[in-house]
Amino acid sequence: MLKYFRKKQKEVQTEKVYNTQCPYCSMQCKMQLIEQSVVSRKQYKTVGKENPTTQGRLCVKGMNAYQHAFNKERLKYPMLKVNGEFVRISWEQALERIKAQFTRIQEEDGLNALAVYGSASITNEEAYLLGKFARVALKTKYIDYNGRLCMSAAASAASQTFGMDRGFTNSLAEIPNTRCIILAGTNIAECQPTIMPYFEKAKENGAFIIVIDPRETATTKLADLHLKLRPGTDAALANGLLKVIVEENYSNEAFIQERAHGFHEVKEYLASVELREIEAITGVSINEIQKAAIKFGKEETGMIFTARGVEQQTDGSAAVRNLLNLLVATGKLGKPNCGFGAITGQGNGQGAREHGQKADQLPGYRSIENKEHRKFVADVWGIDPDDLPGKGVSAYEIMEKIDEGEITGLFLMCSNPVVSNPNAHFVKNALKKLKFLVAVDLFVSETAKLADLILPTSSYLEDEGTMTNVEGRVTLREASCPCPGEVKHDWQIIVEIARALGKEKYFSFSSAEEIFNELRLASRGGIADYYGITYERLRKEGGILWPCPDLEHKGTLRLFETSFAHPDGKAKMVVVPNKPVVPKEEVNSEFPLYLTTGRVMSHYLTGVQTRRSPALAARNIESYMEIHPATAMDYQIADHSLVKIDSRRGSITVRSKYSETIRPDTVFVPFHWADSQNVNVLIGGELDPVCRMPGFKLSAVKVSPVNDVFAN
Ligand SMILES: Nc1nc2c(c(=O)[nH]1)N[C@H]1C(S)=C(S)[C@@H](COP(=O)(O)OP(=O)(O)OC[C@H]3O[C@@H](n4cnc5c(=O)[nH]c(N)nc54)[C@H](O)[C@@H]3O)O[C@H]1N2
Ligand SMILES: Nc1nc2c(c(=O)[nH]1)N[C@H]1C(S)=C(S)[C@@H](COP(=O)(O)OP(=O)(O)OC[C@H]3O[C@@H](n4cnc5c(=O)[nH]c(N)nc54)[C@H](O)[C@@H]3O)O[C@H]1N2
Ligand code: SF4
Ligand SMILES: [Mo]
Repeated sequence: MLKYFRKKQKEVQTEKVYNTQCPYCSMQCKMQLIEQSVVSRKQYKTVGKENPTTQGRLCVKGMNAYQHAFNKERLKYPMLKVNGEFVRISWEQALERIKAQFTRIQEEDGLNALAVYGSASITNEEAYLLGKFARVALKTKYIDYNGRLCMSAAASAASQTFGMDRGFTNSLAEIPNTRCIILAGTNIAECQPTIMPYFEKAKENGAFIIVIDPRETATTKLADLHLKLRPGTDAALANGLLKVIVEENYSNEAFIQERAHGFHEVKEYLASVELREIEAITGVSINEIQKAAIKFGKEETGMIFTARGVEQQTDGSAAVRNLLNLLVATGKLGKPNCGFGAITGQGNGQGAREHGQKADQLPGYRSIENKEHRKFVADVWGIDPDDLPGKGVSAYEIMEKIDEGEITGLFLMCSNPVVSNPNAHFVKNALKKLKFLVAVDLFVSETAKLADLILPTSSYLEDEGTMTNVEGRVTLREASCPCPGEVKHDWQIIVEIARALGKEKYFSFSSAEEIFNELRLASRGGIADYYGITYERLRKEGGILWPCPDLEHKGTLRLFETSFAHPDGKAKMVVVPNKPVVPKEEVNSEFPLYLTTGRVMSHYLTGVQTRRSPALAARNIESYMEIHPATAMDYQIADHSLVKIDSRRGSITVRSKYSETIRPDTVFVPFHWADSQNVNVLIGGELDPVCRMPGFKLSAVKVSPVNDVFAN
């Protein structure tokens, strides 16, 4: 036996430790990947690393993230499509091809015929550079990113109510001491697992937790009260809560008087609505509405958290604004243990929405339509403000413009829209019409398959840069591993294309840190001010919450202590009607069930990475439809059987999964799978009129056993 162990020990020849951050969600857990070289092969282990946000915790995705990074299918060379097949080419050939095609397209179809589609999974440096690339190198107004499908409703609601949008108004450390928490449409237990101890601690300390979700989830298990509403009715539910709070005198008159506008109009509207009407719309009983409202109103401190359940609706921005009304009305803002959190999604969901990837935005959360903002950024970039293009359109509208032939070339970085956009058949067909599609990815994703050219990029283990986490804390992810094959970093790819297009003067960067230092200048004085943050400070201090306007500034833990960010310092309440301005899809006799969509713990977004991670894929090897057994009986669907789901847009086939706890009028399907299991085939392309968010969380569908298909 001893001999055996000695032999084993000898076999471990070297051990390397890579300091990194998880590539997946907004928690950005710090971790170490330990690589042991054993005689014949390498083996890996991941351990969490102490940090202020996640304190060394990791979830199953972080632990196994190395599996996709080291997957054999990783792209290692530029690949050009020739006669329908991808063939390896050199970087020189790839850059020449891009130059020729981009130039041809802009000559034939105009400057705005080229569009850029970015991502919130890239670093701040890359998000910043991509915005600059679109406006300065390509001179196109069409740039947007996948965060539009993710954070846009919460971001626009916070900007309108508070005058600025940072995901969390406070730091996570305050959660354990709050007395009442509303979790609306957020499944933190599966989607940000390492945040859970903050809420568990709050519960231990006696906090009352209200969860709003049409399903029972790992998160609703935390709840003292679960409001199992009908999908898409959060705005009306918030009116119910507000009505009780106002009428039972739990509103904070002094706070409202001093720090808010619009309360009078809201109060007037609430007087005109009946709780009975709200009960009918939401499916939540008057009794439960009263209980939740009184609890939230009564407690001295309280916090509201929203995520995509509330936000990914065609009235998502209004629904969030109504929940913010609740915070303003009760004065639970700008003081300890009170506040709002839009639980950010992607690893850099926060930072990537601040530095100019959005259609209407310039770095530092500046507006592309504001003359002074344009001048400020143009000066940093060394260009004439008049040369800056104007505002473009949102992510899904880019797809519509491609379909209409107005956009004929697309540069896609770090997204898989064929699976993640609504109306997936339409999107796929539109992308096929492009004259030239370049995809920058780790793998041949479902969208990359349609590309003319795929450029291989580096993973989280290889690429250095800053990521801003769920708290608004800027963190530095160090580069650890060398790039495989001829892989380049996203920022290098942008720089090299800009240079090939003759714009080297504006893209002279040779490291991520150099880009960050320009970002600091471009964000200076803006809402999202990163000027005081440096790589050196991040290494020393382990993360800084923006705004951080100068090098001595410690970062901002809590926002709005003395004033909101609107010019007059006041928050803006607004009337949100029970019935949305844009009507939502209704169920009827042909499509009698609500479909809502979301996530499972072990997979990430469109699954391109997690489906290639054996340990994660094994946990959920296929998609499924959660359905109440009583509803399943009505449609003769057995448990674990194949079921066809149809909407007005198309159909998919997945396996059924009985759930006693989902609303009987609702089915749920996760969106991590492609092709015949791509749930976005079913979702419509209608958008929120304010923030242009699609309604991922609500469609009308019918379900039938697959056997029926054969019987017919
Ligand atoms: N495991 C895992 N974690 C992730 C991700 C992932 O793909 N997998 N993605 C990351 C990203 S980018 C994001 S954006 C976040 C998303 O995080 P979440 O928004 O928490 O995740 P979802 O599952 O999309 O939706 C949350 C909940 O909304 C509920 N819901 C559905 N319809 C409604 C409704 O009308 N009203 C209300 N109140 N609730 C509703 C769903 O039942 C679901 O439980 O997660 C991040 N973390
Ligand atoms: N039905 C439904 N649809 C949804 C949602 C929903 O809840 N329901 N949620 C929406 C939300 S919140 C989001 S955030 C979107 C996200 O959807 P997508 O934007 O499609 O995101 P991913 O699936 O992460 O795609 C990222 C792609 O980039 C690649 N990649 C990974 N890391 C890097 C990198 O560092 N650089 C580059 N260049 N490539 C990289 C991956 O391999 C993958 O192909 O989906 C949205 N779609
Ligand atoms: S997926 Fe999120 S919670 Fe899990 S390890 Fe990664 S960053 Fe942390
Ligand atoms: Mo997201």
